[in-house]
Amino acid sequence: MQLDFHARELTVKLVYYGPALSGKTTNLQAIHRLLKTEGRGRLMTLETRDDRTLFFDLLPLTFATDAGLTVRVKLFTVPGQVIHNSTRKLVLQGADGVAFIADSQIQEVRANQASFKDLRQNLKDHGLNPSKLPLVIQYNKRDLPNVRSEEEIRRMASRGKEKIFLATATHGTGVMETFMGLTTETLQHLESEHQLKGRFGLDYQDVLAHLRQRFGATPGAA
Ligand SMILES: Nc1nc2c(ncn2[C@@H]2O[C@H](COP(=O)(O)OP(=O)(O)OP(=O)(O)O)[C@@H](O)[C@H]2O)c(=O)[nH]1
Ligand SMILES: [Mg+2]
Repeated sequence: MQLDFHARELTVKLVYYGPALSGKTTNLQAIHRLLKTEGRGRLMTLETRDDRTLFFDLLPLTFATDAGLTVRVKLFTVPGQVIHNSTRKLVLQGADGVAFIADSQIQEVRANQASFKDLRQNLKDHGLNPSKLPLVIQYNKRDLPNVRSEEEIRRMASRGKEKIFLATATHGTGVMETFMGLTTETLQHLESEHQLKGRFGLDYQDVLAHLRQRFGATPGAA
């Protein structure tokens, strides 16, 4: 989180993390598509020919709150390919919250696990406590045939404390719910760590309401 007192600006950084081709870029593309055009930032993507992020994607969202503060939410994706670890680590720096985008396909179980492990290590390397950082998990590609069952996912979810979302990012399903879930967790955490309301008059519920309005619809799970 960055707070610029002079400009009365709060910047929140959210990172979409996960193995290669799990659908991180697709999530940002869907969010971009679902947002009303007014005040919508430009989606910056840098991809190779075969859908692979080389560096990162960035979608900035900016709006004024009732407290007279400008809030900027910066959404980043990391490149999932194993070889890009140093870039992932760089993008993760200063993250306020992470959405882990897992691939639901059974053959991707190991890739998900390896990526989750590397997320925890990279957070630790940045001096961030993985168990304290706001984190939500999305199981994407629910439309494909050979995926882990919903029951199995729910069972795993009941063992962890993270919220789980099911999605088909290419159809835009579950994308907003994941994003609003992540934003809610992150703002609640920032409020408890920094007392945004008491110190700056910033009510995080107000920020969430502004975000919901940006989509022009009421997101389900948020
Ligand atoms: N069937 C299906 N395909 C999907 C879904 N989400 C993404 N894809 C496809 O999976 C491929 C990879 O998606 P990306 O969003 O580029 O994946 P990424 O996680 O950004 O990949 P890296 O940048 O390499 O880390 C693309 O061809 C997408 O169209 C989904 O929900 N269902
Ligand atoms: Mg990508």
